[in-house]
Amino acid sequence: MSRVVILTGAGISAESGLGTFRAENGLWAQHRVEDVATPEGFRANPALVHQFYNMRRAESAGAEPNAAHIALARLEAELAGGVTVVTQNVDDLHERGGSQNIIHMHGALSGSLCAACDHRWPSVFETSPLDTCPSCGTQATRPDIVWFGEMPYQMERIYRLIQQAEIFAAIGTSGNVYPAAGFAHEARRTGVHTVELNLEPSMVVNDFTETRFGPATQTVPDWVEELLG
Ligand code: BJW
Repeated sequence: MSRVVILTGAGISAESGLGTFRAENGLWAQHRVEDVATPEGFRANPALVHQFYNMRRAESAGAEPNAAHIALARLEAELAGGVTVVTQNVDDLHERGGSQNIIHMHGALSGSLCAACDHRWPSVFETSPLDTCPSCGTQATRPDIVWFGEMPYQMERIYRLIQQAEIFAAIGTSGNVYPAAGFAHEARRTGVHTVELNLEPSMVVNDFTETRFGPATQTVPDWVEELLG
């Protein structure tokens, strides 16, 4: 049974140099969300969407896990009872930081998905609308990323883990996007201790019993140290 469930968002990778979404100069200030993060945007201009995720893949490959990713891997290795990281991030910095028990609820830059037959396979570094699906042969390759209006991955498993947890923590996420933004409410409803670690209060800060504000590279290692202490 996993006793600590940790939801992470773009803020945990910010100090690795990856942009968040809703900051003043964030990803959504540079790209219209409707154009690059919806199935309709992909149908209208697949080349733009491939270009956007090729850029994200390159940025992610050039980034290194920071002290917060590494602290969560240490927590998983040393805490009896189990730790699951549920990440909304599509980068692989948790994996490279050493975490093993990870759920990518919004998909991953490392995956491709066929929009015609739903086949999934490991992505090449640069994708294009001309790429064909290795299963059905259709030119319908898209990134295996969960866009607005699509169902995030492994939802039943995530809710089960939250309900069985002792602690639910959210790190570096603004609480703007559901269903992830509703996890703390669900945890609190079932008697789980909830803690928010963020640069500033999220939209759902009232669902947390404990809050710790500051950069993730400071708050997360401190919190992990206390849990293991
Ligand atoms: C630091 C820091 C540092 C900075 N240290 N911290 C009305 C009500 C409720 C729900 C809906 C509604 N209308 C529509 C919906 C549903 C919709 C939704 O939530 N919309 C909202 C905008 C209202 N959700 C969906 O569509 C989801 N699917 C769904 O609901 O399925 C059910 C369903 C399906 C079909 C039919 C019927 C039902 C899917 C959501 C998919 C989200 N996808 C994205 C993009 C793809 C991934 C990618 O390209 O990378 O995922 S959107 C984007 O937002 C991305 C992120 O994972 C997600 C969350 O963002 P995150 O991580 O919180 O980043 P930011 O930038 O918002 O925040 C960063 C935080 O870090 C801030 O708090 C900073 O302070 C902090 N920070 N530096 C610590 N150093």
